[in-house]
Amino acid sequence: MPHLDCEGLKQLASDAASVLLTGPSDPDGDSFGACLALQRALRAMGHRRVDVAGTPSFRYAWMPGAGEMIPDERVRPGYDLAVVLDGDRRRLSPPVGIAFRAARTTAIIDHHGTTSADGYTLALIQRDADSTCGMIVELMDAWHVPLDTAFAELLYAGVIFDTGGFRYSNTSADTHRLAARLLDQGIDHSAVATRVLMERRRAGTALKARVLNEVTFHADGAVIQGIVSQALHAELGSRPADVEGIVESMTYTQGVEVAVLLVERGPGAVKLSLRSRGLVNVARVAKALHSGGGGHDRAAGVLLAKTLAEVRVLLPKVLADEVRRARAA
Ligand SMILES: [Mn+2]
Repeated sequence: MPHLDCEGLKQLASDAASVLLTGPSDPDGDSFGACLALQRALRAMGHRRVDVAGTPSFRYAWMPGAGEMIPDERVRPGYDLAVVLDGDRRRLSPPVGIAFRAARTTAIIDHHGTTSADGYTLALIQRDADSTCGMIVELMDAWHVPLDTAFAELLYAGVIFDTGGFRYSNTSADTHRLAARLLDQGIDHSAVATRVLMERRRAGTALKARVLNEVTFHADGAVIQGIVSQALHAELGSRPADVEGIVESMTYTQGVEVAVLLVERGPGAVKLSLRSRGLVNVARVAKALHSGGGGHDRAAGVLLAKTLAEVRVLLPKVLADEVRRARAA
């Protein structure tokens, strides 16, 4: 793996009286774990003002430090250093984006294939890292910040989220070696996995059942599409956080190469969650649909300024073409 500029980030942080840490606008277990672990590490090194932006859903509210997070809409400009983790500056929510651009210095710590190093004071990008949390451990080791139970819980959450509980292709022997170090801290790993990967709210279980029951197949079953409309959320009492995990269940239907979940965010705003079994690079597909899209080869996302009615017709065609092209290549 390319060596991270751990000293560079340490220097940038020590030159800053105030630090803002943030994930992308749709943070996941890796984003929350990485932000809260880096906050804890910087505090362990004596930094007094380190804020983390975001609102943890029921899935992440248990995390050490989650209760202190600042909701995006309450984040104000004026930081000396702003760091985006597990995403990039184009994927920030509007108020956090304003504070980020206003910061005296900026940095990125990320492992997404579509992330660019341009536009930051310092870029720590490791495209072959299994998780951003794994990169935080590398920083902590370089900074001589020792692990403890709270660190281990945060970092384990990120590792299992991004590897699907050690099942995805990004899982390596190093992933398991890191997991062993974290378990050596005495964490209740089963409780972390239950909260982060398995447990749903009752409305979330109902939502998953409804979406899976109404999926459509395209391209002879190679493409599967599911839809979460705002009307469905209203009917079931479900929320955006209840959507997590549904697209993964769709992906592992026999014959499926690509899965897409359409999530209506408002009139004329649809978020796509794309998953691939390996044939199609969905990060490239997401980026081609809109410059703000991207992610990993097998897991990507993009927000489209289109109606649900438009997207539900468009996407099966786009993905069927991608499958055909990939099979012909
Ligand atoms: Mn990640």
